[in-house]
This record gives sequence, structure tokens and C-alpha cells, in this order.
Amino acid sequence: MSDLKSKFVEVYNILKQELLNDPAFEFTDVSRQWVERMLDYNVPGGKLNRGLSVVDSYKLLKEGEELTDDEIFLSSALGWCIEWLQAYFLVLDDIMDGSHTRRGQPCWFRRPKIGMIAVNDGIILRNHIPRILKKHFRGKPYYVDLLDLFNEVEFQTASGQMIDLITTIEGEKDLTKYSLPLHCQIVQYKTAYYSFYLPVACALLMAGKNLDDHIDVKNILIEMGIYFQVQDDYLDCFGTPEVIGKIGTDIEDFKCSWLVVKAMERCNEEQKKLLIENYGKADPACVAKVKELYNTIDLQGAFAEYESASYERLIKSIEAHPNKAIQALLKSFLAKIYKRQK
Ligand code: GPP
Ligand code: MG
Ligand code: MG
Ligand code: MG
Repeated sequence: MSDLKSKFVEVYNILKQELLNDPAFEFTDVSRQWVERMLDYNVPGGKLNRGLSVVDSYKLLKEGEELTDDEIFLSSALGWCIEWLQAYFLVLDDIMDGSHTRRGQPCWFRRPKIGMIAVNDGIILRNHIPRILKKHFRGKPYYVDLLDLFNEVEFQTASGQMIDLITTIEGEKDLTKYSLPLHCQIVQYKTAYYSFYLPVACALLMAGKNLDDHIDVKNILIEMGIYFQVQDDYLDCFGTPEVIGKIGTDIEDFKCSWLVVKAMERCNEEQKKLLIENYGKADPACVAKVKELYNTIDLQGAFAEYESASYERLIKSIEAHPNKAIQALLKSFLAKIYKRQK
């Protein structure tokens, strides 16, 4: 593990202990144990890409200057706020999507004795974020901007999630309304802001920058986030569950996935009919038919084309950016996700 990563991981325990000793709540042993187990199960077990991105971005913005211990701690704490946000989204998303596994283990709400208590756990996770920010950033000149940033990004994500969900309402299922612009709107809001813009925006604020001066960086990060969610849609069907740590449910859930949008573009009339008959059904035989059709029309090939085209376009936009440190930052992000298998 790199030095920054091991320091990042250590900060989790500090933040957790602070939250478990929060004077605003009279913890009993049982309630403290509940929160600790809930946090350990849901917060630290992912790839930590979003959280680590804050530290990496801050370091790149400092152009290689050695970070002080305080800067490492603060950028890590911001990174963990994003990991908390992600945990909150995933706990609730898995309930809404009826998912079974996450990060190689059962979804939190599927655990014995958890069930719908997971909804409240999600709310607790969400409320931990402003508590972490208050404790460590209240005196900073960028504190208000930080709170505003987290609020805005949460609103954008929930709005994207709403569109993702209302396109799948029972009785209103209609594949012909699925299009690339609709898909793009869903994924831009539900994924790109919190996964790509937020980490860099946190680092920019910490470095004393004004976010309004970095709209060009934001636009590139949003593009990258859209590409990242197309990969997520692809892996939902074609990924290896043991590697991605989750079992896909997009076909069963009638999701407006990049795959089904592309499929509707590539199908002949007969294939379209088959897709309409089988998409969005829980029956494994229907799911198998959809997957077979995806193979027939070579969606894997279509995805490979999309992947290299996105990469080329992103590299061009990045190289057009005037600031070398920001170029390096964006390129390191892109390298981390290009052709990812998980
Ligand atoms: C990813 O969608 C989007 C989120 C996790 C945002 C959820 C937002 C909320 C306000 C709860 P996904 O369902 O494709 O992700 P996954 O494939 O990981 O389940
Ligand atoms: Mg999901
Ligand atoms: Mg979802
Ligand atoms: Mg998905």
C-alpha cells in the first residue's frame, strides 16, 4: 500500500471514533455497537477511488510539494466524507434496485435483523457528513462552500436517481422511450457529479480555489463520469460478479441502461419484439434471452468502440486544458478507470 493510502485508511478509524463519541447523542453500548458495525460493513469496503482522489488531486494541485500531516489528514477526511456519501447512496440504492450483493457480500438490508432499519442507517450515514465537516472544517474560509458543495451534489444525485427510478414504473414500461439523451441525463446526475466532480471540487476548495473558475475542469469530469457509468452498465451484464462484487439486476429492473439503449438502436424489428417481450422480467429465462440477444447483436463490440472513442475524446479535451497540473490530475483519473474490469 502506498504511504498516502495507508494514512488515508488510518483516518477512517479516527473519524469513526469521533462519531461514536459524539456528545450530541447519549450512546448506549448497544447503539454504539450498532453504528460501529453498520459503518464497518458499509463505509470502508470499496475500492476507495473517490476518497483517495481527494488526496491525490490535492497533491497534484500542490504540484508535487510535500504535504504536511495536517493537509494529509484534512484531505483524507474530505475523501472519507465522499466515501460516507457513497455508502449512504449504496445502502439505499440496493434497496431500491432489489439487489443481492455489494462489494462481495450481501447488501446491508439483506443481512439478518437489518431489513428496513437500513433506511435509517442510510440517513445516519448521510448525517455523519456534516458532523465530520463541522468538527474539522468549521474554522476554514471554505467551510460554507464545502457544505454548499455537498448539498448541491446530493441533490443532483437524488434527482438522477429519481429519473432512473421513474422510467421503470410498473405499468408504464416502454422501451421505445429509452434513448441516449435520456440515458445521458440519468447517469450524469446519478453518478458523475458525486463520483468525479465532487472529489476534485473538494481538493480545489481546500487549495483555496474558487469553483466558478474551474467550469472547464467540471465539464471534463462530468464527461468522465458518464463514461464511468456506461462501464458500470456494461459490467452489470458482462462483468464477472466475483470481480465486480455485485450481481447485476439492470435487465430484471427494466433499467435505462446504455446496453438496452444501444440494443434498441441495433435491433431489427423481430429482435426488437423479442427484447420488448423479455426485458424487465424477473424470470431468469427472460433474462437469458435478453443476454443472448445482446451477444447476437455484438453489444460487446459496440461497447469496445464506445470505450476507445470516449478515451480519445477525453484525452483531447484534457490536452486542450491550459494548466499542466490539472492535465496530470485528469489523466491520472482517466488512467484509473480506462478498461476497468471492476
Ligand atoms: C449508481 O447506480 C447510482 C447510485 C449508487 C446513486 C444512488 C443515489 C441515491 C440518492 C440513493 P446503479 O444502481 O447502477 O449502481 P450499482 O450498479 O452499483 O447498483
Ligand atoms: Mg443499483
Ligand atoms: Mg440504481
Ligand atoms: Mg449499475
